[in-house]
Amino acid sequence: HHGIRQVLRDLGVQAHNAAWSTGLEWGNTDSQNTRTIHSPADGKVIGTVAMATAADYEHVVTKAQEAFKTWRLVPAPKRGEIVRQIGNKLRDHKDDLGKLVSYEMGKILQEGLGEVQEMIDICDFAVGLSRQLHGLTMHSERPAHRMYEQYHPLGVVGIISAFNFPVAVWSWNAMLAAVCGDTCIWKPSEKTPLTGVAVQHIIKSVLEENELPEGIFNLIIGDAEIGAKMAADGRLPLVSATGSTRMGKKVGEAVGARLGKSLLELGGNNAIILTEHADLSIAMPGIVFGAVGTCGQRCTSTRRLIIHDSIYDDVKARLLKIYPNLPIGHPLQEGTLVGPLIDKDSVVGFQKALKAVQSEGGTLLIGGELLESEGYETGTYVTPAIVEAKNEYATVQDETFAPILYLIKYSGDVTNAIDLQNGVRQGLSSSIFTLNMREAEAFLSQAGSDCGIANVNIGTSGAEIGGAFGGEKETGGGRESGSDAWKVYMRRQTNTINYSTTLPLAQGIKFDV
Ligand code: UN1
Repeated sequence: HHGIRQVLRDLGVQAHNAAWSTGLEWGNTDSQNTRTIHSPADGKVIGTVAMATAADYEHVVTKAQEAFKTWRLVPAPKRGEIVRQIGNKLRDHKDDLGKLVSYEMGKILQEGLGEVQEMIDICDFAVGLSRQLHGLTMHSERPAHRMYEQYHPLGVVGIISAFNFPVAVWSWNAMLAAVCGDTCIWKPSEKTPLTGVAVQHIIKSVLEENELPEGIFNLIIGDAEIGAKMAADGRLPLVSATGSTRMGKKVGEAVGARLGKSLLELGGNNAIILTEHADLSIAMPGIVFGAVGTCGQRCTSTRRLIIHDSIYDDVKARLLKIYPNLPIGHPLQEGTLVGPLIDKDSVVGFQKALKAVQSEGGTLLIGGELLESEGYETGTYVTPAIVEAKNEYATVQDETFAPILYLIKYSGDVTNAIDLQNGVRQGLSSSIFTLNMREAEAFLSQAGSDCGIANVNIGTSGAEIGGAFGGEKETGGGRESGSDAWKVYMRRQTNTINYSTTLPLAQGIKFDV
């Protein structure tokens, strides 16, 4: 079925997979703790993984530290060359890896392939960046002095990634870290470790071909305890974590307690504003992709639709025409647009939220059923829901990682819509559909959207890698991927050089000895 067994063989994923890898070396763990990974698509076993022990973790950290000593001395453009080769290997394996992402995580094949493309894109970006790790130069206030700044490699970077983008978000971090001269330790989600295993095999072949030390790219498969170790570990100057706000607070606190750096990319509660000047012909596909794409399991998924009262009924009617016809099914099946949720717990969360919002006064318009007929035996397939609600409902204020779209009505000026959009604890992605330039600019202004991402006439999800990705408030404040996000993976050093024959002090201080 769908040739998935062949894909697993080609990607080096075995029936039993080791708890760790240091790029070249694969784990020989005495862990008795294993986890069986089932596909949310058909419930079949994909493989098992050993869960790392404390000793496995120590081994990996030691290897990463050793490799850092070598890797930081490799010139940055040469490090970029390695990343270029990784990007090419990902191109070779795009179909297979895309399929595995889809099968293990449940997103449809188009999105699985898109995820691998996102990895390839960040590799290309990082290759160019490897010649552009620029600092500034300054004019010194003292004669015959020169000032400049340099960015140096930081050390071992911890990467904790989430199930919903099991490999792309790792690559945003790992590929930038790599050109910056860092080594990394990756803890993938316990729900989707096998895509991590597959990627690690791809990495291994590149390291081997270039006779590089093991330990530049490390993988550790473990539970929350391993994550907690990483957060508390002073040997990891930076921990980048993607996931829930609850998890991020724990990581942020532990890293903060030792004054390390954390890069947090946490929950979103993303809204699209539809003003009376919206072009609904482009808005509708943007809304539906944002709300039901990845079965509502992107941090950028559209959760709230803030609609001007003059077009509210029209928008509602259009959505109620589209939703009943959404093809829900096996994510590898051609034509499917909505795959399964990641697991049954997630289904429970979905149903709980729908119950709660109705008890708060919300009206369920469509969806919310668990599908149980033929083809849906896993208990992970649901029908995407639309609920009429108020922004202040506790359920609407929370991020439910499932396909629920809340319709919220606003009247009057666009500033009322912006207030609603900003009136949540999270601040990741936002967008407005309008052809009115005043509304669009108000939304983008300093009094507009408070999110890290603010779009006009496109949806909230599906960002390109070239921009910095992340958000404000409970989203955690981190920025990954494009723009100058690389700076967090390096340490900045200011250098002042005196080439005169005297020693003038700054600020004109006289100090004669
Ligand atoms: C995430 O859900 O953690 O913008 C990342 C997007 C994707 C990345 C999402 N490019 O939807």
